[in-house]
Amino acid sequence: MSKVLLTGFGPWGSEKYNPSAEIALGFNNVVIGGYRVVGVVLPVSYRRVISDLPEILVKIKPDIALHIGLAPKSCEVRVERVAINLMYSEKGDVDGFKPVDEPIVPGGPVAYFATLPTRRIVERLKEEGIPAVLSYSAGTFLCNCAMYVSLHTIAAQRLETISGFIHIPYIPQQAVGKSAPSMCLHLSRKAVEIAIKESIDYLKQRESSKNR
Ligand code: PCA
Repeated sequence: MSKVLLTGFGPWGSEKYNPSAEIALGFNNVVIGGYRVVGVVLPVSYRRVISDLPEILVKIKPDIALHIGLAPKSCEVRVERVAINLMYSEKGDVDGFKPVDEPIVPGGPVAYFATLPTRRIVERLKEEGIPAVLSYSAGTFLCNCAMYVSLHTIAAQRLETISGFIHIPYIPQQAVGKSAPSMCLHLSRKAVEIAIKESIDYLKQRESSKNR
């Protein structure tokens, strides 16, 4: 059966709850459009994402890899277009690692574009009434790192997987007292499901045009 790898992230620093983990686990084993979702939670650790994510991808060999994470202070769903080969974090990851402008993969390409149908996903989300935007920077922390590692592994291992990253906002409970925007978990979950469905449609269309 065709597979979707859906990764979320655990908590880090002052962010004690990460809605992306709940969404990833909630979709584990769910079948969407004939594709089985494998939901995995990644630790907010540069070292462990760099070592573990390639193994997960090579083992599962998903048709689609959708990585999701929390973007505190974001007021909409952000569909990431590009991942850069750079790590920078002032406060550090859960292992206390605070890289200053180090490459994720020494000697690797400067950047990778997402291979998911990002613009289509954004348009579809907006049609469904979900605030969404195409984003041209996933930052320099773990979300950018996971996206880069995923796309780099796919290129290096010549996997056929299409891959990309989506940032979701805080859920309302996290925004209390912070004057920060939020989106209810239900809507963020729906956004993730729409992104998966659009990606499946894109693959099916690509397949049928090849056979023509
Ligand atoms: N968001 C962080 C890392 C983990 C997460 O969910 C980021 O945007 O890099």
